[in-house]
Amino acid sequence: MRIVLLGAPGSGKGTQATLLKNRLNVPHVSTGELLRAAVAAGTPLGKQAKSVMESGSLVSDEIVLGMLEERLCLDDVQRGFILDGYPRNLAQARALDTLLDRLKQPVDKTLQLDVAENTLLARLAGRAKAEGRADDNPQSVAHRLHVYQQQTAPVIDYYQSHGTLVRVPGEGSVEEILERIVAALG
Ligand code: B4P
Repeated sequence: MRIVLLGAPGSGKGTQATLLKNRLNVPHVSTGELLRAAVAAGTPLGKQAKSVMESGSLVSDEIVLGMLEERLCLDDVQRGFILDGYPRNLAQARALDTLLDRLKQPVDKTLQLDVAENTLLARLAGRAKAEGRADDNPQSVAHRLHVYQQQTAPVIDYYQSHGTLVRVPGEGSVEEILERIVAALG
């Protein structure tokens, strides 16, 4: 099964994808994690992405698509995947369709996690305290939410018009939300 997980920063995409991959027995592909690994390894790509990520802006479409394409050509994704963090704008949504058409792996379901802004802010503030992630400071969080509204929210309409979108309420315990997602997948 090939799933795209959509949602604002702090909506629980990464949290749910980590649990869902064990249920569905398919890999979790997170563009945020791929980018953080490149930053940690100090690769040329990671050096380019570091300050952009810390500010809360989006890394260039070209860099992220190249990285994703490499990942989706590995053997383990041939039986399916959970894609988390991509697409984040309409250009990425179209590029993903083209890539998956070429790989003959169309998306089965797109899940949108709906979470109120005050909950997003509280969760990201909690992670800032617990993990100290560079982009969880108040200024970057405000910018990430703005970027989400401007650039990523239109992607929801894109998938709605393609008929693959399912909206899932993303508030409550992690386990409750996981069960809602599993039910939505049918
Ligand atoms: P991501 O790694 O995708 O970060 P995110 O949107 O904040 O979501 P994440 O999945 O990590 O957090 P979650 O909601 O699970 O992106 C980081 C940066 O990378 C971007 O800003 C951008 O610069 C770059 N990037 C990534 N993809 C890109 C792309 N396609 N194009 C360009 N740039 C890209 O969890 C948040 C917190 O909530 C956690 O602490 C968690 O424990 C908590 N939480 C989750 N569910 C909860 C629940 N039910 N109850 C209570 N707490 C919960």
